[in-house]
Amino acid sequence: MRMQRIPRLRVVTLGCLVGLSPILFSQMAPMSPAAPMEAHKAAPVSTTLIVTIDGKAVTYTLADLQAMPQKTVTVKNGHTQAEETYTGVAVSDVLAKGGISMETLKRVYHSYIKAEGTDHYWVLYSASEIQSGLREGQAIVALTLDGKPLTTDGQFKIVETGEKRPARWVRNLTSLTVVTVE
Ligand SMILES: Nc1nc2c(c(=O)[nH]1)N[C@H]1C(S)=C(S)[C@@H](COP(=O)(O)O)O[C@H]1N2
Ligand SMILES: [Mo]
Repeated sequence: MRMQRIPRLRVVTLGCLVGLSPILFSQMAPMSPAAPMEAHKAAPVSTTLIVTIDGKAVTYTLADLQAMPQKTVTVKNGHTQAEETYTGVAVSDVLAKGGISMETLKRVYHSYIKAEGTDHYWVLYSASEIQSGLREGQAIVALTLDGKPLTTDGQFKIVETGEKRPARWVRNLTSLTVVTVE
């Protein structure tokens, strides 16, 4: 039997279009404002913040943090491109209560902080980068967003103003654990 000859170029072109169609269609699909790019799973709302330094854990409540000096930062959320205004306590002020400050600079340079949420999502910050006496970027334990409590993002959320995307902004922040590398 004689096969009908289909020009090779056309087969290749058709194959490419079929292969690319999911990509082409996804590019064409309009972005719905109700469906964020990465909708996040709900996590238990954080109601306490446990700060551990030198193995000593201190538990802060919302009232404890509200009683400390408040800082306000306005940042662009790299995902939503929205300007967001957070108010809360400088992480450096929280650490200073446990003896890590500009007065113990060597300790600052040799330490890191594990910041964890109620869903066990965690990230690291270096103790130097959250030190307002050393860097432009500001890290705060945010208590409010645009003047309102964070609600589903917990009572606490760590926000750092130098981030190009909000991956280290741990929502429902529940612990800050400082580790000094020997
Ligand atoms: N507790 C907690 N915080 C988190 C995450 C998470 O999974 N759990 N994801 C991070 C990542 S990867 C991103 S991009 C942002 C997204 O935050 P949004 O969904 O509020 O925009 O939250 C960050 N903070
Ligand atoms: Mo992310």
